[in-house]
Amino acid sequence: NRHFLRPGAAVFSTYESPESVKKWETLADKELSRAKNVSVDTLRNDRITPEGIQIQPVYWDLNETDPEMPGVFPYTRGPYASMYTHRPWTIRQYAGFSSAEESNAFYRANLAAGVQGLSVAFDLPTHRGYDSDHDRVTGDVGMAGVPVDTLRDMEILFDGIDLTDVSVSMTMNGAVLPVMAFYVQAALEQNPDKDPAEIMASLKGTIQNDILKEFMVRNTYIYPPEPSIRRIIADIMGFTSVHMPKFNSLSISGYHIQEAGADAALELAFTIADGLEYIRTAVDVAGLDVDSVAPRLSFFWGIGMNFYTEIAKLRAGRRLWATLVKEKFQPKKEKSLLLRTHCQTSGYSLTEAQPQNNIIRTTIEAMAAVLGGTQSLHTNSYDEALALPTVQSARVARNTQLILQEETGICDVADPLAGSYFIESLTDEIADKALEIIQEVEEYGGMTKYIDSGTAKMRVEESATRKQGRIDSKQETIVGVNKYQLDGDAAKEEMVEVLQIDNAKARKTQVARMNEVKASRDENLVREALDKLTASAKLTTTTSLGDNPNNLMKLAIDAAAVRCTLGEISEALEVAWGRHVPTSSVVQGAYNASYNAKGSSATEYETVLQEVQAFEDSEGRRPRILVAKIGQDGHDRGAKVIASGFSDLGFDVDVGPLFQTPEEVAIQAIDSDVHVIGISSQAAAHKTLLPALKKELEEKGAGSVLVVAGGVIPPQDYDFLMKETQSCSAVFGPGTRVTDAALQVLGLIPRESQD
Ligand code: 3CP
Repeated sequence: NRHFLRPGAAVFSTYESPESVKKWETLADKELSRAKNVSVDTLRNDRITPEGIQIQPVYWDLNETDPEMPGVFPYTRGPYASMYTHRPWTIRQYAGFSSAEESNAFYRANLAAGVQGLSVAFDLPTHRGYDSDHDRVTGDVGMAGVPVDTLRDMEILFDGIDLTDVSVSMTMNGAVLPVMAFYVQAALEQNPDKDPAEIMASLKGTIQNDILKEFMVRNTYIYPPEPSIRRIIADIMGFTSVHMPKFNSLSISGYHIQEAGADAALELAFTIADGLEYIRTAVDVAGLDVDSVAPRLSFFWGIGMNFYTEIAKLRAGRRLWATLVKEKFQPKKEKSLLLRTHCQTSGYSLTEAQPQNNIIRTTIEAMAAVLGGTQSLHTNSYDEALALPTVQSARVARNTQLILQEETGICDVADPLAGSYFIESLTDEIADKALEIIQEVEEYGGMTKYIDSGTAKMRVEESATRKQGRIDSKQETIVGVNKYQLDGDAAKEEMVEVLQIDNAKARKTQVARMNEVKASRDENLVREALDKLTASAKLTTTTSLGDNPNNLMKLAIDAAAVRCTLGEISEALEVAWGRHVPTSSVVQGAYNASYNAKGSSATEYETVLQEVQAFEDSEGRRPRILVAKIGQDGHDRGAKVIASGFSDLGFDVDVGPLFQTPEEVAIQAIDSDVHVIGISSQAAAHKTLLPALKKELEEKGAGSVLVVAGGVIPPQDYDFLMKETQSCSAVFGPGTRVTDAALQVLGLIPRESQD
């Protein structure tokens, strides 16, 4: 007998089960009987392959005295004992279109076609607490998700969808109070004859509500860290723990940390450290019991192309969380130790070149997520490096999961890779590396302080810049981007149709609907509700306990009921707390170091340095670039990598603050006397905001400043930007090498010496 025995083997008849195996069997039987009225034995006997092989729901090493089992501490092998053997992960596609009506139609069609839970994407003005008529959001309404200004939008969003039945995830962090309030109030108004307490108790779903990573990487915060965490998050945890016990009050996200450029160990460490900080907030600040909060904390991982590492990361994450929560907070409920997670395939790994290749990338990433044991999964559409998904690309993405669930047999066995020498080793090593970083953060005083010091952001940005250096110097292969590229006609054949959104129309419709709501409400009730929010925001004592009359979530629901808008509710809190103003900095040296790490392509790097020097010699100063973001798009990885790379290549680099208007960018460019403005656009507002920037520059007599753009811009829009409106001189798609972009920019800058 070899050592990887399993329950079906002959030796099994004389085998005495160790404690962990007995516990697994009891738990699995309980899960199976609850869900489908079957037992472990039914699964053992029923599943025979065409070859006549009996498939077991779980495998382990019979020689081990205490083998790790799924559903048993420390949960490396999964939070549930039976895992997918009778209930696969939830197929949950993140989506939101430019109106509540379109989004609702998409959700209903998806539910009818096999999707099992909803996941709402809101547009950026909603994230940042602005109503659609605010003058800072002209280019952003309806572009990267659904706009929600009032309860009316939320009602339309879920029209015909029973909120007491379908689990709904909402990615919302900044404007989390009004959005949660609209959602709860919409559910109550869907069921006017039922007991409100009962309706709230039946709501199941997840709110992201993870503000720490917003300050670190995603940037859709509104208020400063202190009230965001100690008031908003604490009050939501307090309220949901009493009134909405089935609702996950946080989705602690590593996804955005990975998307911002972190490697797996960094993503794992910062996310777990964020989770520990939230429990500490609940216990120490809000006075809540760990067992009333921890069971409803959930997680969210990004899954990139490092197949084995991603599987190991999910397994290591569960083990680390269970061990650390047990050690630090001594919960009584076992459920407090479970790391349940959603995963999303990596948006960053998708390429603009040969977009169909992205279907393959997404499938591989999805397989890593499910072999790692995720509870819920979003698979990206193949055109997402170009634009928002079309109906067709969204269907392929959804079907990727249906095929994995229903055609492959992947769901038959819990944690099938356990016992692999390599996977087990990698799991241990990733856990060790992450633990080292977690300990560093804990010793520093926890994640809030660590983020505040700027170190967290800097480490992620360094990691991102190093990765870009490895790609540009071809140490990391990306098919179709730095190897096996297509050109000429072949490249054109690979172009795909992309979704175009009429931003002006979306905004007009939104504003009209909001004005209708405003016209029909009682202004006295509105004022009263908003004043109560402001008054509570000014309190210095905790209001978190679920029944506290000043609990912010309770007051936000009261405000939603009398038809206050999202912008008004946000503003009522801003009066007390102000808006958070971020600082930005540029990582130095990381691009240079990883580009030249193996000396490859060194001559190209040298060429750029020489060209920059030649520029300086002829113009009397170095080329100067302002790297800027316009509108409410806070995705700044691309901007930061460009800033760091250009800086290492000899440019003078200014980085503009986030969330600028076109006018503010123009003024900064003129004040700093830059040669070029580089706009990074990831949220589809380029067709409105780039022409607006050009107009501002011209009106201010600075029409000669070169403008270039990069990011998620469909090739179909290049002519509009470069020819029709002449609002920029070059567009760099995802995958452009920083060295190539730098050379091209240098060539485009008008030389004063040649005037
Ligand atoms: C599950 N259940 C089981 C089993 N599996 N019971 C018995 N045996 C099993 N094997 C039960 C669970 O106990 C639970 O019931 C119920 O079935 C649902 O299972 P779940 O694991 O809780 O799954 P789900 O409801 O889908 O929830 C998954 C998590 C949730 C917990 C991860 O938080 C979630 O859905 N998150 C999604 C987050 C999301 O969509 N994020 C989008 C980010 P009980 O509850 O009664 O125990 S998009 C960001 C994109 C980037 C950007 O920012 O732009």
